[in-house]
Amino acid sequence: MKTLFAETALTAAGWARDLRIVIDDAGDIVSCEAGAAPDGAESLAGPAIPGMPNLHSHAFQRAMAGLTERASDRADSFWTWRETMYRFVARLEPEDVEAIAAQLYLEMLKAGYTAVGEFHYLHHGRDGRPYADRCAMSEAVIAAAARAGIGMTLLPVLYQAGGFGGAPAGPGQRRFVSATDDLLASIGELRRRHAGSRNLRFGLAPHSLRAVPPEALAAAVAGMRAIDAAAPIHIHIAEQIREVEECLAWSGRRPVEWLLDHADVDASWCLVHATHMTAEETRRLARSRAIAGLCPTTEGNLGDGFFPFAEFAAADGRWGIGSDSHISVSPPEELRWLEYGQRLLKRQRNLATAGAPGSIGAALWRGALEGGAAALGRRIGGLAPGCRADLLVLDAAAPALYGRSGDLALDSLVFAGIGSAIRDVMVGGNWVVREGHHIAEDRIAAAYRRAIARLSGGEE
Ligand code: NGQ
Ligand code: ZN
Repeated sequence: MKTLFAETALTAAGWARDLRIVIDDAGDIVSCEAGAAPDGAESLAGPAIPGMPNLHSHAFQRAMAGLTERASDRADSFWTWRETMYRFVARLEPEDVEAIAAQLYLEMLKAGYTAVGEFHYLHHGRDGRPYADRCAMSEAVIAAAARAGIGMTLLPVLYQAGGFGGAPAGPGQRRFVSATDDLLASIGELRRRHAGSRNLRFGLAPHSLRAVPPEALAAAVAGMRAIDAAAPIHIHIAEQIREVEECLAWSGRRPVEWLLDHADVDASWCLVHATHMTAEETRRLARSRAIAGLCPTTEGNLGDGFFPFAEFAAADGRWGIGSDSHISVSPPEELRWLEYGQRLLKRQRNLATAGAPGSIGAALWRGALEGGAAALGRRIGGLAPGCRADLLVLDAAAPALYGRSGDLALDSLVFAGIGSAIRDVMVGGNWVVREGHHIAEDRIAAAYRRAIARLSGGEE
């Protein structure tokens, strides 16, 4: 048992004063009492807010961030970026992936993400053949999450084709490809090996309608439901105009439309990007209760387009954020760019509340907590009994937060923070960041430096 005392804390009902939070030995919150006395509880140094779920990550891409910002002599695009990514991924072995992912997850924790949805598609050896342990790459990211101390929903990716209509996967994609039954068997095996892990859950990610033919999509979802009826299902969808055009040519339907027509999309699904939707698709997606997985900094970096956020929010759609390619690892920056995209498009201000008066920072933070928690399929995202004790303590000494409390602190955190305003971070009842420092920072950073040296041809 551990008891915390926060002078102010963000709960589902709004900001509470003098909150006593009792956490059991398994790391779950057992009670939250407002208006309480500190009594022997550990006093928090600033306002407490729930940690942010990061619903979309490709961990290995952290080591590629910054290497794709040079113009070539062709018209650079998402598709040329993807070729660079395929060349990069070709060199990685499990030990590299573990070192990169551990560094990434520690950066996530310092930035305020306390759980991650790892959309994991790098499965096989460099020649495309499975490792002796078929789950070796999954084990690498699981081990990295444990070393950094972040919560994880591992989403092993089904990948079979190089494009719509079952075009064969190309040489750059062969490390991703699995038969449906083999992938489901790996998920079953991983669930058995990690049955006792409270900070780990499993779901399934059909990569995209480009990479997964309809029969495989149906079989994989049914197979996953047989393993775990409530498992989260994530899919990339409608990120690029070319993808929409190819889907129309293949099926006569747009990607989001096709998926809503052919799969039982419900609250356990997460549609990642869903950038290009008609007004009708936007309303239908909102009605389905599926989560829209939004990654504004990566979507900007890759030149995707704008997700119709104002319209989706007005239709009461559910959404969360992800750092995806990790050119930025910062909840405030994702949320800020989500709102700024709409301001730039519409030449208006304060759009995330969909017309209701109130704090934009609070609407963004709370919306992403709720949708992110649902997308990761874990009891996270709230300071409430039954939730994991995943929380952030804001740094009351950060200039951006001077004199700001309640929702104004969230507005300042999202829109006015320079440097991190997060002081302490707890995951599942354990402190993993204290006064801005991660508990295993030096060791994890040293291993990451060695991995980068190895990958760039030298040994350190
Ligand atoms: C990915 N990333 O799987 O890493 C993708 C690119 C693809 C984003 N979509 C590859 N942002 O979609 O084919
Ligand atoms: Zn992605």
